[in-house]
Amino acid sequence: MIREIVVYPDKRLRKVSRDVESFDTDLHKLLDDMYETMIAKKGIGLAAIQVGIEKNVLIINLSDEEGNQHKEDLLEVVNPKITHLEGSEIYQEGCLSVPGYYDDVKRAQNISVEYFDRFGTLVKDELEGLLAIAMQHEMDHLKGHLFIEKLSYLKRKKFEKEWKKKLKAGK
Ligand code: Y12
Ligand code: CO
Repeated sequence: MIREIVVYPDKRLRKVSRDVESFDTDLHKLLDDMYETMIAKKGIGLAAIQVGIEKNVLIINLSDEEGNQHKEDLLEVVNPKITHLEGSEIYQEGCLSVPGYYDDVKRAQNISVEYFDRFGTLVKDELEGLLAIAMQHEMDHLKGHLFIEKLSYLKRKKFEKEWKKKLKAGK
């Protein structure tokens, strides 16, 4: 089932999500719906709060060099924790909750993460490149943060002005 994406400035995007306690069919349905929604909206990452569910759940499915996404590369991430951050890099980010806006964001280059898969099995991984960026972007959603909060004061002001104009125009 394709779920509705919560769009900025909806207050739900500021909620701090809670850990999943049961790795049950409800969780599996949420993950399946999130995947269907992300693919339908042409995204490469999605956090549960972006479909209005306050749970520490996110998915990432990067595209290959030809721009194709393969389900076997899908990461289903439950209750993630970053245990190590290293280096820094700048990447132009976008978000399905801020559709049509992209800007440069500085994040750690390499991260170590621990999380659970849909069955409750602990996964420990070291991520680099776009995967590390996507994980940090999605984990920010779980804490109620958006990438636009990382913009400079002036860029944020410009964004807010443009966004208000866009919402007023009903776009
Ligand atoms: C690097 C940086 C950020 C992420 C987080 C995941 N972000 C997305 O999946 C963004 C998707 C997105 C898709 C859009 O739609 C199309 O391109 C057709 C879009 O544009 C509009 O909605 C108009 C904006 C964002 C991962 C890795
Ligand atoms: Co996002």
